[in-house]
Amino acid sequence: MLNTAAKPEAGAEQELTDGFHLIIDALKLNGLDTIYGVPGIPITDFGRMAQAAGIRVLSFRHEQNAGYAASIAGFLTKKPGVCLTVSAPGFLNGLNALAHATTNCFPMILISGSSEREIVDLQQGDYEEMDQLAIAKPLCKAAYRVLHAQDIGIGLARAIRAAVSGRPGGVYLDLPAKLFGQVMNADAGQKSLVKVIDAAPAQIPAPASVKRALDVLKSAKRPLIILGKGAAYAQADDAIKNFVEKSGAPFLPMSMAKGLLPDLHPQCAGAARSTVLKDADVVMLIGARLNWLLSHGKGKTWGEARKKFIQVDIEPKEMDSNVEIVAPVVGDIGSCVGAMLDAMGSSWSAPPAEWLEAVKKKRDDNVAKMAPRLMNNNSPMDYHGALGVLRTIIKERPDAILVNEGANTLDLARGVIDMHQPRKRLDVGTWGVMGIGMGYAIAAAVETGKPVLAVEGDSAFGFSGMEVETICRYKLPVCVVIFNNDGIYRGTDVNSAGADPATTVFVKGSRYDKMMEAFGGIGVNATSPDELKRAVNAAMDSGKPTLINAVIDPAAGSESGRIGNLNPQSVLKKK
Ligand SMILES: Cc1ncc(C[n+]2csc(CCOP(=O)(O)OP(=O)(O)O)c2C)c(N)n1
Ligand SMILES: [Mg+2]
Repeated sequence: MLNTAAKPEAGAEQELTDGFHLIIDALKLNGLDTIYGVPGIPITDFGRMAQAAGIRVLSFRHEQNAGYAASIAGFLTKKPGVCLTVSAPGFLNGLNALAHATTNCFPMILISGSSEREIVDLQQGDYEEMDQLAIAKPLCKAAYRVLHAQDIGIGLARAIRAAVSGRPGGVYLDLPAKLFGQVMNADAGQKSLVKVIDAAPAQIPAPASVKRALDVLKSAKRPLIILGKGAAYAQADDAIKNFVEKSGAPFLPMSMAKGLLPDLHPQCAGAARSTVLKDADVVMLIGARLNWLLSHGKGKTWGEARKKFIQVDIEPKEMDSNVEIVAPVVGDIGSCVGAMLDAMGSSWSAPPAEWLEAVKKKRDDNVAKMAPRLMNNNSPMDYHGALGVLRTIIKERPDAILVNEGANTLDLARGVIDMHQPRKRLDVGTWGVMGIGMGYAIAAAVETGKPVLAVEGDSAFGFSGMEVETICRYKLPVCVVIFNNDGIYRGTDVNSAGADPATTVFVKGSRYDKMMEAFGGIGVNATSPDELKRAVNAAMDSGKPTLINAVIDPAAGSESGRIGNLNPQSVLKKK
């Protein structure tokens, strides 16, 4: 399969290899055994050869979805997820996911073919001409280009290490078309490969920082621990559970940290979120950032009382990003939590009973208030009726993976559906981005072999909907439930100024289930919680690709779900 562009010299009997094979060998040597991508010039043959060499190469319908798949594969496995794209437009389609991976601290490598350097750099108008390295750089953690076959080994090693070490993120690896066909001596080629040793070395926290953090925590009258998706990523589940339990403090999981300790754990304060954020006097953040999702650690959400923040994070720059951190603990989450657990000793006293009881009461009251709403069997469904059913299904199938996006569909599902195991809830993440759905669902099924339930707003689903063909093609155990309320937030808006539909509404009564049938999957139209329950259970039992069109009352949702307050207001809007 040697490229003929560089023919071996006549009579030379040496064994040769080339760029194609060296990239494949380098990936395999480092245990990168799955690629998510879209074929085309100059990487079509590379994909074929990688598949023939035993790498799983999953072809998508759009690079953005392949990129999201790679990003979440990174989160789930702690190995960089690999996305493979063609030059210029394919690269740009994948770039969104690379930036997303970086923002969310997921390790990912976007490998993109690119056009001829000589022509690109002189801007002479090559096929898919673009200076991809320059464009990728500001959007990822590191970006490299390999020009010579003998540098493929070191190039991939750098990419892997950059993606997973320290705070993980996205890495761009630029492979110009000419590189694939470059020939070199096979022996020298093998020797040029690098197996990355200890790609994400433990980062041990300073003992003094551990002591300081525990002293502050011990002094608390109303302590709170917040677990972020960094804590979920760390795969230090036992240490985290032991630490939280030993501390006795209420804990609040951020969205993708749900299930690290079960949501039904007696210390879980998820259902008393606003109370604990307001009233806590000491807050320990573990792998969680004080970004917009936590109102930057200040303002109304956090109440009047002065708070002390302890922060455990691998990134030193995270400290004091929004408010003063009185006890920074810098290191990888597993090492930090392990060190704190050791230093707690055997006589750690529980927080004051008054605080624990106040949190418990608030939580129990809120849960009781919600309960009847989750049991309604209205048709068309409202969000609560539909989610009540899905909550029970996830309770009965705790190892299933829940993918979730939308506005109301996201915010309400996050609150209603309890998670019972770590890393089972995958959602829009730091940016609140729409479009992760089918890419995440595919990678979750591929990487874990577990059944996947994707709960999707009808708008959210549209961003990646064509990948239902991919789900059917690879026969993945994915059940997609579309909360079809005829639009974005609601299906009831009208345009008062003309014939065009309002900007937030879609075709009324759409039947997304028919899309799945078009590709040989199972489609179901569900109009009541009972029907929804039957259909989801059947899908989860069979493992067959299924799409359920769940008919939701178009008037049930609210603007922007739970974050409507972020919309700018026009004072001139309604005169
Ligand atoms: C990439 C991207 N584009 C646009 C948005 C803005 N946006 C936020 S939620 C949403 C869709 C909400 O509608 P749907 O998914 O149907 O959920 P619903 O509230 O109707 O349940 C959109 C378009 C976004 N978050 N990300
Ligand atoms: Mg909708």
